[in-house]
Order: sequence, then C-alpha cells, then structure tokens
Amino acid sequence: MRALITGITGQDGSYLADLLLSKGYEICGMVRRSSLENFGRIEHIRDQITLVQGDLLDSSSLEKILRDFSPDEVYNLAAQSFVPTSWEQPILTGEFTALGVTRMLEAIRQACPQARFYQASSSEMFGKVREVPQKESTPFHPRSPYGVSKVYGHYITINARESYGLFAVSGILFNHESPRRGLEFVTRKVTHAAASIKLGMQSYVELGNLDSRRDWGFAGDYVDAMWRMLQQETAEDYVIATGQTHEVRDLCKVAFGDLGLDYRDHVRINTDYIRPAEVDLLIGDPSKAKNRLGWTPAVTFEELVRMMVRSDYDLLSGRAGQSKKTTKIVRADSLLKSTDKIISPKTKVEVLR
Ligand code: NAP
Ligand code: F7E
Repeated sequence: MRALITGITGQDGSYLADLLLSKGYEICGMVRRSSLENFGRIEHIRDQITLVQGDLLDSSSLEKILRDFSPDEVYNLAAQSFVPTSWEQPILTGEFTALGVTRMLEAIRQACPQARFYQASSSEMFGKVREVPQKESTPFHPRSPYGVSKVYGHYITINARESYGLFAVSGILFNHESPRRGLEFVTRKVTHAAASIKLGMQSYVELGNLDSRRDWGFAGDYVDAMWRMLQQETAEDYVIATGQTHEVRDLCKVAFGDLGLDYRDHVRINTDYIRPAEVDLLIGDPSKAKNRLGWTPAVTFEELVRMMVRSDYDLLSGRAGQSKKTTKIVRADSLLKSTDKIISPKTKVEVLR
C-alpha cells in the first residue's frame, strides 16, 4: 500500500508515518519549501520515507505529486492549525485550511480518483456547542477563522463524496497531544514550562483562560483511528475523542503536581492569551468509532500529561543525551513570546497567589 501524507512534519503526520511504516506502507510525505529543514519529528524515519516538495497553495504541485506517486490513500493533515494565529492571519488560514482541501480533492479527481482520502476535521467546528457531548450529527458553530475554515474543509470533503463518488472521509478529531506537540499549544506549553521551572530555568509561565475545558487524548491513539476510517467498506465521518473533559487548570495541576510543584506558585494570567471568542467546553462522544471502527483510546488524560512532563524534563535536563535538541527547543520557546498570543495595547498580568 502507498500513502501520501500532507503535513508529515507536524505532530500527527509523524505519528501516522510511524504507524503506516509498521504496517508495511510505502510513504510519500509532502513538505513545503523552507530555507531551513524542519524535519525534527521525522528524523528517526527519514531514510524509510520519500519526501517531496509541494504546497496546499499550489495546485500544480499537488497534481504532479499524485500522478508521480499514485497513492492508494491520501491523508490531508497539512493546515495552519494554531487557533490564535487564525485571527492574526485569517485569509492565509482560509487559503491553507479551507481552500487547500478543495485543491487537494480536485487534484485527486484529476490524477488518482481511486485513492481513498482522509480529511483532518476538528472539534473546533462545534465551537459554541449546541449539544453535550458532541457527536457526528451535532450542528457546528465555529468560533474562530480556523474553525470556520475547518467547517468548509469538512463539507467540501462530504461534497466530493456525494458529487463524484470519491472515497472521502472526514475525521472530527478532538484535541490530541504528545511529546511531539508544538510548544505554542497549551498542553505542551504547560508541560515544558513545568519541567523548565523544576530545573530552575524559569520561574513562571503566563497563560490565558484556565476555565476552558477540552477533551484531550494521545496523538498516537488518534492516528490509528484515521487509518481505520480508510479501511472501511463505506466512506463515513467519525468523531474521535476520549469522552472525558478537563479544565486547563486541571492540566496545570497534574503537570506541576507530577514534579512536586503547586501550579498556583508559577502560573500567571496574561490577558494577551485570552481569545476574541472562546470555545468553552468540548467533550466528544466516540461511540460510533468504538462500534464501527473498534477504536478506543488507550492513554488516559493523567498518563498523557505525565508522559509529556517527563519527556520535557528529560529533554531539558539533557538526560536524553541530546544537547543539540535541547538548544533547538529553548530557542523555539523564546520565539513563542511574540507568536503565540494576540498582542493588545491593554495587556494585564495577574499572579494567582
Ligand atoms: P501541526 O503540528 O501544526 O502540523 C501542521 C502541518 O501542516 C505541518 O507539517 C506544516 O508544515 C503543514 N503545513 C501547513 N501549511 C502548509 C501548506 N500550505 N502546505 C503544506 N504543508 C503545510 O498540526 P497537527 O497537530 O499535526 O494536526 C494535523 C491536522 O489535524 C491539522 O490539519 C489540524 O488542523 C488537524 N487537527 C489537529 C488536532 C489536534 O489536536 N492536534 C485536532 C483536530 C484537527 P511545516 O512543518 O512546514 O509548518
Ligand atoms: O488551546 C486555552 C485556550 O491552543 C486549548 C489545535 O490542535 O485543538 C487545538 O486547538 C485551550 C483554549 O488548542 C493558553 O484558550 C489558556 O481554550 O492548546 P490550544 P485549541 O485551540 O483547542 C483543536 C481540536 C484543533 O483542531 C487545533 O488545530 O487552552 N489556553 N491559556 C491557552 N492556549 C494556548 N495555546 N496558550 C495559552 O497560554
């Protein structure tokens, strides 16, 4: 079997590549051109996969890749995936995350209509939730340009299935995390900061809304669900979630607690991290995936947070013996200061105690 993965340099792309390699797939990963290589997450499998240059903004590159590689399965994971950036760059987010899906589907129609297609849809589409828990039939009410773009991607995928008979499915995945998560997302930001504070490298971390609730699972479990969706007889859409929800505050409690710290001594609230519109509560109902795909998540919330804390602690303390990697991460963290928040002229910082 041959699979094309867009977004292979991202968190999910790297776990999916690991999974498909273990199943004997031949993998082609689409990467966009950059002046510096960005292959940290796939370094360990670099010699087992083929990387080709392409961009979701460039239809001709997509069609050429599909014609040259002729995949059986296409996993479209590439996107501008950070919600706050979608308010700062709403047009670019729409180009990648919404229209990028149409470009890929049109290229598939032209080059390899038999290929099975997976679209990375998101629980952000539920936004201001109309129903608790959220399932496949729950109406959408997105709360960010990212969420709106994903709704477009979701419906254009269904439309390709209904109009042209493509085997096109959409996985509505709730938040999933791992030690490979980007440093700007709240889980990794907290686990990385907790480890760094424990090691005396910083003394506090600034966050936004501690009340918001998410259904967090492990990315390694979630890529398995993507694969299962493409092995079914019929193309259908599935919610992938744990069915449990936790506040950002709980995340802080577990992460700092694992290192013997009290988060209230180290977390400050900075209003720059409060979003123009928030998704307050997400909790998914994964029953369809359980019954039809035989999928259940293996890693609990507490296990996930501890896995991430320990990985960051090892990374930062150099225990993993990778001093080069540590330097990279520390530099990325300092870049965060200007890119992971929405800067306002009236910034307020509050200490918890
Ligand atoms: P991620 O770590 O941010 O990775 C995004 C990937 O997309 C990167 O490989 C990035 O390449 C690539 N990319 C961005 N713009 C591109 C473009 N114009 N052309 C080609 N590649 C481009 O995201 P993730 O967490 O792995 O998520 C994977 C997908 O699932 C995304 O579509 C995301 O929106 C969706 N999703 C994620 C979650 C979650 O909780 N993780 C939940 C639901 C849905 P560079 O390395 O060059 O930046
Ligand atoms: O925020 C709150 C923030 O950025 C989670 C993406 O993978 O999952 C992800 O989107 C919550 C929000 O993820 C900070 O307000 C508080 O309520 O980790 P996040 P997200 O926005 O849920 C969905 C399913 C996707 O599809 C997306 O691609 O945490 N929060 N303080 C903070 N969030 C961040 N980033 N930074 C803070 O300091």
